[in-house]
Amino acid sequence: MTTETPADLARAAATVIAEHTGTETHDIALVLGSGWGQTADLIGDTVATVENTTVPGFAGAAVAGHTGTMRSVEISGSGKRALVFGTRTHYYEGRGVRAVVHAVRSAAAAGCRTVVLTNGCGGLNPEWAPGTPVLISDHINLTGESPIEGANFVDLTDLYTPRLRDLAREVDPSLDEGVYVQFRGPHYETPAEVRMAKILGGDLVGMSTTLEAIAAREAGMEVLGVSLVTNPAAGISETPLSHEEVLEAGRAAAQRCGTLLAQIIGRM
Ligand code: 8IG
Repeated sequence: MTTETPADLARAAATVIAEHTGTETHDIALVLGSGWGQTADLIGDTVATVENTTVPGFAGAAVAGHTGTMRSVEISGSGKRALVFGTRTHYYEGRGVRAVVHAVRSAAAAGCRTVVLTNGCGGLNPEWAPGTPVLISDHINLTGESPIEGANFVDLTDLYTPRLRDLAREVDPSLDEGVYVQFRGPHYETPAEVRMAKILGGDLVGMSTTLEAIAAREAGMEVLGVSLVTNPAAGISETPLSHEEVLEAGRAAAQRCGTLLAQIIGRM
């Protein structure tokens, strides 16, 4: 009987990633969430594209519009290498927490010391129009899960590295920051749940990121989290959202978000 640990699987993935990309180590990992798909093209030249299904532990894309590939990108300016994941496994897919954080662990095994986690989410601040990027300052994990296995009491103070948030604000001083609340999903919140999130100290509601951030910290990585507010959270806006408006806001924001992240990553 073999008992493959998550670390074994991450090492196996890193070996295959190195083979397929022709690069022994990567420096920065980037996970692209809803609305962030353009970013990879803007941070530099793609050196290799790898189908997720060819890498141990990875599955194809589960959400339409996400791509089931990862790319090795030479970052313009710094010459560092980014490992860009075009999609993520969400907790609500039911494949377990190990699957959710496998990309982050694989990136750590591939040499990445920094991970940039992006997502699309709902905003609690009515001033955040659809298409507003917001830095994640901290999180509240409402999944009831941890990616850590065993008695490893990882400190999450400053989980979202202050130095990287400062760097982001040097690029764009107008960036707001907020506390990201992860719900299980896949349904959106009720207005009462959004009010609860606000009472708890939340600013953003979403269905990803927190478990990945914890796994990254366990692996000793620095974390930058950036949310794209694509809609006011349920009950925040008086008028029901027009899906078309949200889509349009996303399209309009894509260029700004991609450029912003490319500039931040170029300075890392
Ligand atoms: I895009 O309003 C997006 N993802 N939980 N709530 C949650 N996830 C989201 C939302 C939202 N918008």
